[in-house]
Amino acid sequence: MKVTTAEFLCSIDQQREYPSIKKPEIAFAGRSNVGKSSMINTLLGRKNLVRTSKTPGLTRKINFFVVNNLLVFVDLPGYGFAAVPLEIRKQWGPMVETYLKGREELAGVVVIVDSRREPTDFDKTLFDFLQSNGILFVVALSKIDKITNSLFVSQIRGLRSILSPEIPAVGFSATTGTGKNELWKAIKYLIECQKATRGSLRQQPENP
Ligand SMILES: Nc1nc2c(ncn2[C@@H]2O[C@H](COP(=O)(O)OP(=O)(O)O)[C@@H](O)[C@H]2O)c(=O)[nH]1
Ligand SMILES: [Mg+2]
Repeated sequence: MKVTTAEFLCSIDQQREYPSIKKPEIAFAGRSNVGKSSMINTLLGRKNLVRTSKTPGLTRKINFFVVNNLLVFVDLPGYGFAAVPLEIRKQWGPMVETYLKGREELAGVVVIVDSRREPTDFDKTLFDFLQSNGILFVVALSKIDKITNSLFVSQIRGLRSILSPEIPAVGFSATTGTGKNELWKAIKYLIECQKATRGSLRQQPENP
């Protein structure tokens, strides 16, 4: 994907309404420090687009970025380090749950997991939450420049054993750019799936 324009659109919290732009949205989720901001900047070929919008106090907000006037990247708040598995609402906030369940433009979610670690219980809770709400997602293993190829292979194998076959799992490094094309491909797949679903919904009779 050749990114020609990438702009910060807005930040929302509980009070504010979602932006009125109607483009497919790709949300990015992962625990704090997993490499989410770096990943978005690398995908967009920008050094500091995400950080510049992230002034202190914005971390609990949802940030929207318009890409090529064609799609929207949504930076969700990072989730915490607590190991106890809790439902999405309690641990991560009703705002995120409401967004994920209710936002019509949401095409899918990139869930970021640190490649050096096993997915946490909360990562798995998020996989289940997305799956049971019919939200398509991709798992991106971050910081793969820090691990050996054999560990990478075994981490992907571990993910494959817990994910449904239609969920892509890719490796990514913001430092080297490895996996950038593959992740873009997975993002396009999420958008294509959303279009296909919309198409079939539209064909249904309005008043059966
Ligand atoms: N080696 C390496 N470090 C990374 C990579 N991505 C992020 N980091 C580092 O990890 C830390 C957290 O990154 P950041 O993007 O701010 O994570 P966020 O909190 O999830 O948004 C920073 O010190 C980054 O420089 C990567 O692909 N490779
Ligand atoms: Mg960040």
